[in-house]
Amino acid sequence: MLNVCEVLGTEYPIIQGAMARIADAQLAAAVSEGGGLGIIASGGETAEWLRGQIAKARSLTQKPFGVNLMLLAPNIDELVDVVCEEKVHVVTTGAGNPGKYMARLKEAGVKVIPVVASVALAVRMEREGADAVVAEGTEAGGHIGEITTMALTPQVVDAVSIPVLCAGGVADGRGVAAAFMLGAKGVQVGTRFLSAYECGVAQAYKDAILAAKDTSTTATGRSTGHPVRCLRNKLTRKVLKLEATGGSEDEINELCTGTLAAAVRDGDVQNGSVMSGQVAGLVKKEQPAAEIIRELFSEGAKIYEDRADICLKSNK
Ligand code: TUI
Repeated sequence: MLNVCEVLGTEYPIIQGAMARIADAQLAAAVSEGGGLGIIASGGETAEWLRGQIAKARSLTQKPFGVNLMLLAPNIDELVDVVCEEKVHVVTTGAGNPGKYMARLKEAGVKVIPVVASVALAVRMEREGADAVVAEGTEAGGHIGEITTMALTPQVVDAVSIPVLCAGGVADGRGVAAAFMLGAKGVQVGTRFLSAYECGVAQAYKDAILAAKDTSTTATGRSTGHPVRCLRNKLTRKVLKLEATGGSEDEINELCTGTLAAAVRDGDVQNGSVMSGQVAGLVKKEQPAAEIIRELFSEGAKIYEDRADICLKSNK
């Protein structure tokens, strides 16, 4: 079995989470330059935009980077065409089953790493030729599953032979060490990169993440079967109220239309959708993406060594 760094073509076993409308060529190239796998998020974007961002990332770094395909995107077939034509190094997928596209991606030489929220999908993805999977717990930001990272990761690790990366709740060295303790061979980190200098999200969005605490997020959309984790604000209160009073899926979708762009681009952190993981409370400062990666792994390795006392009976 190849190790995660060989699959990703990176120095560190880390993938940057695909944050829709946020993760562009600038952030992806900075993460790749820092030794991780940067990801351009194509969800909500056009095929032309994606092609342009791939070209821009190639002008900013010689290192490999990836593209995330959000499988609920209405233009998903066109986006798949672009990543195949451009022979992107790695594709991560989210919010669905990429089985339908697997053969085409593999034929084009693209490595496929589906993000899964269940053992069943992980097993299926391995059978269909995935190179690795990301097991993402419900602590993550954006579109989420139901199972926690702590419960999901070891169950996925036991069920597949391909490398497993762990996502949802990883924002510092302790999270990295914990991921490895659960059997993961790498991590996917999203929320922590929102505070990267190279992340072009509106400053008010960054400030909301930096000000967040443990209880700051909530999940809307459970009533429609598409739960999404965001920072609590005026919008989430409205959506949750509508859901509690039997609002239809159409009404909920209408209330949410355009809200991600409002938060990301305009910095409207009250009426916009401020997607974030539960670890926002661990994100304390803005810093370069490369420094975030170095910190995650230097702290993670130190904890891994220090906690050798875990097996001592005295456990002082
Ligand atoms: O995909 C994500 N996170 C995302 S996508 C996104 S874009 C968006 N924008 C506005 C509204 C909604 C979404 C924001 N965040 N994470 C990976 C992930 N995939 N989490 C959970 C899943 C998942 C869930 C169900 C994967 C597969 C699945 O079922 C497929 C099946 O057939 O079993």
